[in-house]
Amino acid sequence: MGLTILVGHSNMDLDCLGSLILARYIYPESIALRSGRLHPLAKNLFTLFKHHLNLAHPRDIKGLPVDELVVFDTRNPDLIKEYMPFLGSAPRITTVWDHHTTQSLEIPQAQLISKTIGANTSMVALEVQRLGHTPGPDEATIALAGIYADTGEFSHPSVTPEDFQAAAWLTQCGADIPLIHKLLVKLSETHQMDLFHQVLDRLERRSIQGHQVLSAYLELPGQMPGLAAVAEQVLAVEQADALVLVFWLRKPGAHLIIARGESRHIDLGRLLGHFGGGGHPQAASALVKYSQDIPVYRHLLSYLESHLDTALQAKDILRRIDYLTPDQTLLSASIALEDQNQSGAPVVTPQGDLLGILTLRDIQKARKQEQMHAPVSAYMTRKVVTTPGEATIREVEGLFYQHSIGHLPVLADSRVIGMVTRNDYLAFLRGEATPGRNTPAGRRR
Ligand SMILES: [Mn+2]
Repeated sequence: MGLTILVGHSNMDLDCLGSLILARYIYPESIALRSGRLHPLAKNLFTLFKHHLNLAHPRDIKGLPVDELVVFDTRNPDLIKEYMPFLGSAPRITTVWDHHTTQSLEIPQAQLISKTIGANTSMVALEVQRLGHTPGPDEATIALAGIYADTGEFSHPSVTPEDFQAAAWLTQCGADIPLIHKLLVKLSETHQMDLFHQVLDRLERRSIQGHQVLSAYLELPGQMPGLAAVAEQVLAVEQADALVLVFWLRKPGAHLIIARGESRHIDLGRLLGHFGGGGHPQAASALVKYSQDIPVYRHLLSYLESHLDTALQAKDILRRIDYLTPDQTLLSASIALEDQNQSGAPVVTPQGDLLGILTLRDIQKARKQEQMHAPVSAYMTRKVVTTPGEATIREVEGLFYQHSIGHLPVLADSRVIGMVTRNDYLAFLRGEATPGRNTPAGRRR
């Protein structure tokens, strides 16, 4: 019988370390290896818990027979090839624990253990819990840090209830949450902080096809660790749909593009594929090995101009409803709203000109005053905030927040063509709205 060897992907991150520390409960006689490079965010934790992690250098196992290789947090053979020269002959079994479910398994002859889950560590943790083990507080801290890091502190769309379950269990095991918070300081290096401010200074904001896009171009002496973290922090403070940073790296003589996004309607991985890069819809990068004479930054921006899908507009998420007329009674208006399951509707002339808006609240007022036979015009609100159909969702959102309204009539050539409600906007935030979702007039959902 040979050894059982545990590895994570190259440029080991906190999710790898978290997976490895817990995996020893599943593979008790195993040896975990460290990768040549450590992700910058994992450095502090690694320094603090070196003795616990007890990672062997790949050269320590050179020449020893390996029976089983267990790979964590990747299914891409390129990301584990640094260990291969030390393994000698091919291991009898290769097992892969990986949560990147959209990628294909390319490690030959491997058995895959996979789950759609925010952090790989969560998947390993739930298995350790199922087996009935109880990690110590330090191990729980390391593991929970991995879950925090890979889920963006439970904020990424990939987070599942199981990530919370794993986190709750690790907290019971004694994970130190304030310590994790300290270890997850994003811009821990002075050069990252400097760069963060330089990027902010140079930041350009433009609307591309209705999307808010931030961009900046900087020159650096060479590749630096932690550039992605800088990009993420800039996006966190500046709020936009996407951020693209282009760095000219003097040393290898190449352009590095780092893109981060917050919109479900932009696939940055696909866009940077054009520049020889790739990644996820919300996080991607590319290294463009042209000379500095090629204006990669300008190319990138014009590529976005021509390849970003148009952002959703008010006319894409509006609902078409039956409008009210100024001279109908409040009683009939209230029945009309109830029939359509609406909490308000625009009041329009037969020609479609907007006169006001009537909501259930106006009707309640009339009911209290026993005025249900009064005309709509007596109780409607005449000062109405409206939007043109071409307004982007961002502009619509601004109107909702700024005026604290629930109903927003949409106009085309000063005629009402529909209404966007708070619920329509919420549906968009949840990622439900797609163009053409509009319900026809009078039909209830
Ligand atoms: Mn991961």
